[in-house]
This record gives sequence, C-alpha cells and structure tokens, in this order.
Amino acid sequence: MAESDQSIIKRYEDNPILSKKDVPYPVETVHNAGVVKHKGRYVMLFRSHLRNGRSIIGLAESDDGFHFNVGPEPFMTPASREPFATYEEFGVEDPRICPLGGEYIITYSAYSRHGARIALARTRDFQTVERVALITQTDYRNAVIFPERFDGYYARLDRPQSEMCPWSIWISYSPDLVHWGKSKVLIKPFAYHWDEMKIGPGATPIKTREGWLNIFHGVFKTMDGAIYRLGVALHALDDPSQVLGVADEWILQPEDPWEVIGYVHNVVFTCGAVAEDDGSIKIYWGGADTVMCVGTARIDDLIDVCLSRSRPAL
Ligand code: BMA
Repeated sequence: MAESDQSIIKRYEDNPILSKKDVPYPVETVHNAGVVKHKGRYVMLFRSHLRNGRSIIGLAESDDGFHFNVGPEPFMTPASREPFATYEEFGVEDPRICPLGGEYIITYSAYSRHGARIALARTRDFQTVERVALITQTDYRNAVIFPERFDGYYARLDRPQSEMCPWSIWISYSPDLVHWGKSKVLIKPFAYHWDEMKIGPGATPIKTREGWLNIFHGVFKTMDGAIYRLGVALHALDDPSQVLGVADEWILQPEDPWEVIGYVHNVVFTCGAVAEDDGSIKIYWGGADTVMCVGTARIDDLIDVCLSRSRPAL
C-alpha cells in the first residue's frame, strides 16, 4: 500500500531488508532487532523464532545500514549457566543495544515458566558476550538504557505489566546497571487513541539538541486483533524523567504486505534506531513478527511532532 507524502518515516524501497531465507541456520522469523554503529559498521541483533516457538538472538552486519549479512551462528541462545538458565528457559527476545563507556550494553527479555524478566549483558566487540544480571523481577519487558549517566546514575525506560492500569512507560535509575530503583511512571496509554491498550519503549533513546527521542510502540485493540504502531516522545536532556512532549499521532503503522500479514498480523515493532551525522535517522522495525524493515526520517521532524502536536503524557 502506498504511503502518503506526509509520512515522517520514509520506508526503504527494498524492504524487507532481512528475512529467514538470509539466515544460515534454521529459523522461522527475523524481527525486533536492536541496531548500533560499531567501528563504522552497522551491527544488528535480531530475534528469531525457532520451530518450537521459542526465540533466540542472531547477529547481522552491514556497511550501509540497508544490506545486512547474517553471522554463521546465533549470537545468544538460552543460557546454560545459572541464574540465567532458569529464567531463559523459554527463550531470549527483543534485544536493545546501548553504547556506554566504550562497550555495548544489551538488554533483552528472558522468558520462562516464571514470566518475562529483563536481562542485561555486555560486549565490546560483538564476538563474545557476557551476561551480567537479571535486572527486573517478573512481568517486565522493553528496557532501553540511556547512553549517558545523569548525576552519576544510569537510567532506563521500561514497561512493567499491571492488571490495574494500562501498561505504561516507566523510568528507573541505577548506580551500577545491576541495582535499579527510584522508579516513576512517565507516559501512559491515552484513552480511545491509537495506543490506548498499551505502550512500551522501543529504540535506545537518541540524543538530539532538543532532548532525548524515545521511539516507542503503542497498541490498539480492534475486533480483528491488536495493531502495533510506533510513536515518539521527547525527554529533557539533563533529566529524562521530564517528558517535553508526546506526539499525538503515530509515526508508523503496518501498511506494507509483510507488516500486515505474517507470524503476528498488523505489527510494526522497533528495538533500534541509528542517528546519522547528516540529521537523518534510520529506524529499524520488525514487520508482522516475521521480517526486518528500515526507514529514514529527519530528526528535526520527529522533534517537531513531539513539541508542536503533542498530547498529555499521563
Ligand atoms: C509483544 C512482544 C513483541 C511482539 C509483539 C507483537 O507483546 O511479544 O515481541 O513483536 O507483541 O506480537
């Protein structure tokens, strides 16, 4: 389906950029990838379903951010060492990558019979990876870490799951990336709106001169199932608990056939974006939990929709 010219995100004309046929080991999907620039190359950590329905994380690399080659082996499979083994029994999902202090912090969902927790790992080179800690109790997903510290503290956005309130975006702080607290709710779904069912952080926050861009997902429930779309918010540079604006409108919705139909229909879901020196940004998203796609936007346009066409955060 054609996009209107007013779309903030321009889809890459050769989407999808990665699918299961590009992976040299057996997988059924390629989606929900974190992406970062490392030594001038783009590194992507993507999620794949195995044929038993559980997920692993693969690695792909690219010179231009559009054409990716997948590594010969998976990057992360469920751990065999405790305490991670118990909590990764059902798989590892939806990785985010944060460049921090000369290394890369990877946060991902660890699934088990005990629910979904956030696990944190680190790598310097994407050759080896070291699991550090499980950083939440159960029923959390979508943790993104800010690539800077605030008054000496690391900060993350995440999404606890609650029966009493629609699932919302929270912030927490840590002195060491392991112990987290000072938690506070920042952005809630908005009633009878495209994100009224639930929202969650998406890409690792992007630093701009006006604030931190937080590209998140929002879900609307219809008679035909849920629709996952992307939205954007801006947080204050020196204090990310201050939300400067949440764009009223979504910035991306499922439109291409591989976003509308797939493993889960009607899903665009981001775990990563890369800011470029020319003021553009590459935003990566999983289409229908099946393939990886990319689009580009102007950072100034994303800032503008947050500030000039915003809705209440809470
Ligand atoms: C969410 C997560 C995502 C997935 C989305 C759509 O709850 O499981 O990984 O992309 O649902 O299925």
